[in-house]
Amino acid sequence: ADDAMGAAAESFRQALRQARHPIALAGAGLSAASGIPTFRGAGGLWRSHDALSLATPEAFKRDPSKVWQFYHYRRSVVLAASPNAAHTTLAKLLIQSHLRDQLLPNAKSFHLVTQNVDGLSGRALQESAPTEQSAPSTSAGSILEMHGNLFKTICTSCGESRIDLRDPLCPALRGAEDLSGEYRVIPTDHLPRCSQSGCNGLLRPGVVWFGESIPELDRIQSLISRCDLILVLGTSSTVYPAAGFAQIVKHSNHGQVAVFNIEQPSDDERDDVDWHFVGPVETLLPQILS
Ligand code: BJW
Ligand code: ZN
Repeated sequence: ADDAMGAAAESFRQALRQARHPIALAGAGLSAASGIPTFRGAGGLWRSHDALSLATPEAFKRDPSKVWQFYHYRRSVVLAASPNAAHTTLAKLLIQSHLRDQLLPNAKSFHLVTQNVDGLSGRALQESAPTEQSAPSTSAGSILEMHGNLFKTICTSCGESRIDLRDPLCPALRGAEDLSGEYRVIPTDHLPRCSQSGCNGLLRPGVVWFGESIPELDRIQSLISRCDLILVLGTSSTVYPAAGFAQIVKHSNHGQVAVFNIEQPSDDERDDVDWHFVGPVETLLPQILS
């Protein structure tokens, strides 16, 4: 089995070295080893609510207090977490590094498109490339957070969006991360409010909920449309449009697909996948790539 894996790893590295526009597409499995729960696995519950039932515009309209406490909790989990070896390996491929020269010598670009809202890939990048010059946000490489970011807020009145790392975001949320405490009902005026002069609108988390459009979709689709090798990392590939990207690369672009997941592929998935590496992405990526 080790030899088979070694051969697959070698043929995958060879494909990487030939790729001109590779893309990594990440999902919650990328951050699992950092202690961030996935959505469809164990741990995707908050106070007995299915995380996915809270990630909707309807839930926020119905009960903004509950939804804000859920997001406050998740922000506090992420603030206490650190990037793992998979984030760090990807960061090294995004910057001008020995690893990039070695593994992506023909790449005109390399982008990380992540569905994750935890910002851990960005933190890994900052840790690898603390100076502006080496941090990529260019046509040659960048991180695109397609489902937004937990630390972004958007005003539901004036539309202003900003990054706000304060914890808690407002006094009423202080301590709400402690799930052993009683669940509280917070009046809407005490939830995070807009600080633009004269606005005071209700803020919402700067993430993309079901049924909402993806702000950077045009840019992402244009990157996918020229992609010749996609690395699908730790995602259940159940949420569109991200779930369709590998098929576009495979069937429209005649490119190649490499999947890294702890789960075995299903029978119909297998047909579209050139390499399937089964195991934890935080072990596989460093092992196969460095
Ligand atoms: C490991 C591991 C380890 C664990 N190592 N692996 C076409 C067809 C049908 C429906 C639609 C369609 N187009 C659009 C839709 C509607 C909808 C949709 O896709 N619904 C499906 C459920 C069918 N999509 C949308 O609404 C999107 N908007 C849109 O398309 O707008 C236009 C439009 C609207 C309506 C109709 C048509 C068009 C927006 C989607 C927004 C998703 N938002 C969320 C919440 C974000 C905020 C938050 O975090 O709170 O994004 S939902 C949630 O799922 C989150 C994730 O980013 C996303 C994907 O989940 P992910 O990352 O794959 O996590 P898991 O838990 O599912 O999987 C983890 C995987 O890791 C597993 O496979 C494990 O095995 C693995 N793993 N540990 C390696 N260590
Ligand atoms: Zn406002």
